[in-house]
Amino acid sequence: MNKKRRIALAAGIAPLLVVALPAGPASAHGYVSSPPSRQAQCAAGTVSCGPIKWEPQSVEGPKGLRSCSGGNSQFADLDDDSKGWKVTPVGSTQTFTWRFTARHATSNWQYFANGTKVAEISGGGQQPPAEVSHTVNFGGLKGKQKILAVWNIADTSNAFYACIDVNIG
Ligand SMILES: [Cu+2]
Repeated sequence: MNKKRRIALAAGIAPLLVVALPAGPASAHGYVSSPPSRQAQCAAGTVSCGPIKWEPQSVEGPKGLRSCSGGNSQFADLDDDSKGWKVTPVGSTQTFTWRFTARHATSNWQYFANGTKVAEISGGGQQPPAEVSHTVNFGGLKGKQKILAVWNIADTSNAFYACIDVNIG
């Protein structure tokens, strides 16, 4: 192969390599869409919020946190219990749906009711589909509860957080 031809080939391949690279900064991840989580309510304009309204899927923080904001000060709105979050009436069990904009391999999903773990579902280290639903049994809990849903990523030290305000009837 002569030199000219080799250069032409390299030039032809380069754009393909760019396209094949994984999506750039991890700016897209996931959140609980139903019942509407606090960040979903921000995104929908149900409650007026700061920058979380533009990226409800981005509440990412180290694993093991128990806050609605995942420790992100720019999303502190989510930790404010007095913002008038819409409370969803539920029964003794309720299905929660996650919407993923980046389908990270999953260690597990956990659900906490006012700090007590009520459910844990394994993700088997696999990539989830674009939407995943879990039916959570609240046991004997009644009344207003702040549910913290956690998505623990398998291949990083991070997790995603979403709080959902419910009233268990
Ligand atoms: Cu992500």
